[in-house]
Amino acid sequence: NILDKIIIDKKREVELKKSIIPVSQLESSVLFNGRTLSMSKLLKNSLSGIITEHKRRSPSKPTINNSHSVEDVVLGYQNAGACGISVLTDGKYFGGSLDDLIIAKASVNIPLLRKEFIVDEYQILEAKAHGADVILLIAAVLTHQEIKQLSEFAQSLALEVLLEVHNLEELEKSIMPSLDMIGVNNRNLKTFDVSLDYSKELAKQIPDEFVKVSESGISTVEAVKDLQQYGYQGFLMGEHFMRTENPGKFAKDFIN
Ligand code: IGP
Repeated sequence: NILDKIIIDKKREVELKKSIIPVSQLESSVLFNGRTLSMSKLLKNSLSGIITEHKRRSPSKPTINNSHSVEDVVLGYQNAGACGISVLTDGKYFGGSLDDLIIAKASVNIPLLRKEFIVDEYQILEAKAHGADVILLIAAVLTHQEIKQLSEFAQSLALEVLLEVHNLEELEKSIMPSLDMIGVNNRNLKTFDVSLDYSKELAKQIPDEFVKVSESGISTVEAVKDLQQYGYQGFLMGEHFMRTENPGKFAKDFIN
């Protein structure tokens, strides 16, 4: 399946990067980049809870939109009242980059999530050095011990952690104090099948101390209202906005 392929490529990519930019060099960039914004706090205090996403393409949708400028998109999202922006940084499968994250950081002052397949602390240092406030950890590709090590490392850099699950087994192995938000991905990353029922079924198993986020496949205000009844406070939306000619404007109409 595609997820296994992505992870194999990602591990190779990280080893290559380590040989070009050593950890020590990344660590010194991190020293100059202390301040982080809390996405979980914003979500708790927001009525809409919309987290928007910058995404050009994905393995399930090869052409979402390749023509927007990152700056226009993120400024539009901020103006729309988004609680944060997820920025895809994977190049091979999603057409993103760390440059996209830097541009986003330079353009807006709402929390930024580095949307990446994180398998190594190196990528968390990179996230911090390129202006991220939050990292994503995907339970489907990490062991309990890896989630613990990576989330505690993120916390030590003052980054928040969004842990993504897709079923009860992934949720149960992942619950630990070093997480801030737990996201249920409505898209099965192995089959691309999408259903909001995944969020609804897992909602009551997520302990109250974590902000609940519903991810993927959301395209209507009714869906958001429905998921709010299940305790969700965050809603991660990418394609519905990115595929339009003006993602910020569409997000604004959606949120308000
Ligand atoms: C956004 P959508 O269906 O609104 O474009 O989904 C986001 O949830 C999705 O891009 C995503 C994702 C991921 C991408 C969720 N988890 C993990 C890559 C890796």
